[in-house]
Amino acid sequence: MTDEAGFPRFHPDFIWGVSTSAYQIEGAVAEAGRGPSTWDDFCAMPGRVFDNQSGQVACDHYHRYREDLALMKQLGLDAYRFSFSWSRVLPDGVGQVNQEGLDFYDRLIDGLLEAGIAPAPTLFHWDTPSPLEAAGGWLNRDITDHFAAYAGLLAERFGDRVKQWITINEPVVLTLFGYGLGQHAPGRTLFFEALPAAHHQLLAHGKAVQVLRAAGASNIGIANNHAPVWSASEDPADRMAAAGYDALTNWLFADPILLGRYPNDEFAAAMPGPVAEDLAIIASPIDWYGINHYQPANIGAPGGAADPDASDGATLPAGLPFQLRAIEGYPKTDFGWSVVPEGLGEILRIFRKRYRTALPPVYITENGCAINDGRNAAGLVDDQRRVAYLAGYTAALAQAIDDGADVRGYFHWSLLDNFEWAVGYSQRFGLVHVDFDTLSRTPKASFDWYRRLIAASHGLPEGR
Ligand code: PNW
Repeated sequence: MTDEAGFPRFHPDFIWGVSTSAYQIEGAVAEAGRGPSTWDDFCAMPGRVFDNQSGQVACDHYHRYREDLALMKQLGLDAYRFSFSWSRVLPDGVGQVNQEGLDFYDRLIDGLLEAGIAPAPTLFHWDTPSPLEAAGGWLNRDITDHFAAYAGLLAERFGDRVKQWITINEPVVLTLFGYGLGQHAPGRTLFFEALPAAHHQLLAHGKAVQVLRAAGASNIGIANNHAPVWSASEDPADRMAAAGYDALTNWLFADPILLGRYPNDEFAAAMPGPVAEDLAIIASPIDWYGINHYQPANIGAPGGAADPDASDGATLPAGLPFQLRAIEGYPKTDFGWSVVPEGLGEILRIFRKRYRTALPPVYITENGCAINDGRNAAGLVDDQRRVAYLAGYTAALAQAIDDGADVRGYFHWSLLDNFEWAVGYSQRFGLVHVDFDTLSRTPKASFDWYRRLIAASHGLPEGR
């Protein structure tokens, strides 16, 4: 269902937001007492990141946040999802607090509230403080207590103004890309030996939920990456590979939180520590569940023709029990990811069916596309493919809600073109174009489309 202007219809209370993360936008990595993180270290290793780029300057959001707040206000956002840099707040990850780091987030949060935008911070978006990584990082159980202490510090400092909390972003990606395959920081290639990093992130999430709750927070969730997994064919070998991939990437990270168990005994057996007791903590009740969704995964048994665009632009190593296959018949973003709006409805249906009453309300905490259009002769960025992407995915979301999904909000990834991890600045996910030479910001055509969608959804005149 659409309104007269062609925008999909949403409840007026539906929350519209954008998402970013600290390392991808802040820059100022060695300023105001910030300590180093694994991403600083990873970027310093030659050949790891596209063109040896780094987040040293990124969007310089640390200094330009007022300009970025003005852009958010112009969009008419209800909420802004950003992440705290752990090493800006606690340079060693534990112990000594960096007041200047906390002061920055004070200014940001106060600026958001002045603009009428609700802050929705993520406590951890992959940038582990280097000293903690030196001690084993997410393979060392101690980090779960350090994370809980960090959560307590943030709750105490910001709990009077922050009303929605996100513990961890996509533990699946840090586990598999960071510890399993080495494509992200910290660059380890442990393959399935990386699984303890998943358990410790889940446990850290559970401990943080308890700490935040004890500090009075009442709107706590997590942002997990989820996608429908398609079997490349009806062949039993493909179906088995797809089921394994589904368990590894979806249910390993959702079942412990929502059901208090691992999806199978093999996973449970691979985890360190008193797993049954840990699961009771991991399953601490949350108030909502965040789904980051980009594209379905089409999975076959090893030995077929692998998707040349798969996995962050890099090929998966041989020897894995599954293979990513190309998705035919859909457009692709400039990053090679498939544009399949109905995939969003599909993953929401899969969640409702799997978890039923155990599923709390859902937020889409990320969804977006890399479309690399630059400024044209008139100085405008006419990113019509992102407009089409947004129109398609928001229509699919409206349909899913009509079909009964309890989705309370949507956060677009991302506000700004930013440091896209292993591919550096080569892929642009922003509603706002950033010139990485001058750092000047130019709202794109999609920015205006999203602004009008939000206004229409709140029943406001277009020109707000
Ligand atoms: C997410 N995959 O990462 C992250 O949360 C963001 O920081 C990132 O910029 C954004 O999506 C775009 O990449 C993902 O391979 C990385 O399926 C990889 C995948 C999904 C999400």
